[in-house]
Amino acid sequence: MVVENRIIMHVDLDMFFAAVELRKNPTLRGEPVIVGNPEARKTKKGVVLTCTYEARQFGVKSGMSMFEALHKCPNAIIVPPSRKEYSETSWRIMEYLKGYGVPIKIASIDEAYMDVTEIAETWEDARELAWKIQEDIFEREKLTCSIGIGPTLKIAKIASDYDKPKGIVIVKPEDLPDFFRGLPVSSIPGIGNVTSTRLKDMGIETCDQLIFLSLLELKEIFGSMADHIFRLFRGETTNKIKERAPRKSISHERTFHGQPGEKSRYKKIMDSLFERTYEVLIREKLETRTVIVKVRFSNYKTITRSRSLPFPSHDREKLYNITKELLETHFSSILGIRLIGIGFSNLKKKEQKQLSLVDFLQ
Ligand code: TTP
Ligand code: MG
Repeated sequence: MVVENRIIMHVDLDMFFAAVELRKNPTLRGEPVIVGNPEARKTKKGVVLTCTYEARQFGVKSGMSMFEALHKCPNAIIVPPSRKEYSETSWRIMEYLKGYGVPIKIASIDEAYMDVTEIAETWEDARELAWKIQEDIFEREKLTCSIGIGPTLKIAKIASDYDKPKGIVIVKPEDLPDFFRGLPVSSIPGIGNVTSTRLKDMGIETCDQLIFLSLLELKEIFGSMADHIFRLFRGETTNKIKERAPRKSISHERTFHGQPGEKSRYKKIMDSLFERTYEVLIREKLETRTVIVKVRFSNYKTITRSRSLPFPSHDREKLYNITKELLETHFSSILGIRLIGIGFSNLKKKEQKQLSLVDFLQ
């Protein structure tokens, strides 16, 4: 049940196993690549684990038998899976996502749901966060992902799949009927091949005819699944994510177009980013040991600098001065600045001060 309005994000890596293979061997880029058993040409056995979008154009899909896949795309290049690399890469990406400290549900090797309500006040904030996540994952892993943002987990998931690869799709509660209009029924998680074929026989291929049906009418078509579908269209399926990982870092950044010499403007942006980052530190009763700054120049060269303290601190002046020292040297660059970022990492919960007897007696 939906208790209150939440902003849920679903991050899903694009053609994950295949993307890792392309990263390893860039000559495969642009080719129809299937990750699966390379012996399949001879043995005709095995299934497609995943494939590149070029192979998908021939109708090849995850889970399809290799026999059928090679029939559809005889020139496909078959690459054996590198399981260890997939799980290590996935682990690093999930650790990065957990670093936001928001409720997170890792749903499979390449997808996670996050409840970003407390770090994104508006849907536009969520969009900026999605940009940052895409950029960070690409910077760290050279992999792309698609992100769906919506009021429930299911809608976020459908949205992340809507504009692959590299998509960011936001579906606000008020966009719901429009979003479902024209959407193939097969995009609904849980509607598999059998149901879609049955629906097709009834002349239903998109959600259009289903959105405004009553629960009773849906029951005639879907039986026990009707209630779920009725609530899905209205944004009323679950929006709850229970797990929460401890926050590993806090950061805020801003992209803008700065010209050489605009030092006072840069300082203003630095101050406001510092405020936002420091505010989270205090609100969440944390202390930091490491201040990190990031600067992107107009030529897109990006640098990060950090400084660590001997002990965790929440001393505003100390943290501000370090931030300022790390950043200000770059304000005189003859290149303009495109982005400034400020972060705190190596976070620790602030020690609760023990009440002394004197405190008690006062
Ligand atoms: P998906 O996210 O379903 O697929 P994908 O990442 O390859 O492609 P997309 O861009 O559409 O998200 O699955 C993630 C990985 O899980 C996928 O790369 C391979 C693996 N997988 C299997 O091993 N068997 C399967 O049947 C499916 C669906 C996926
Ligand atoms: Mg994926």
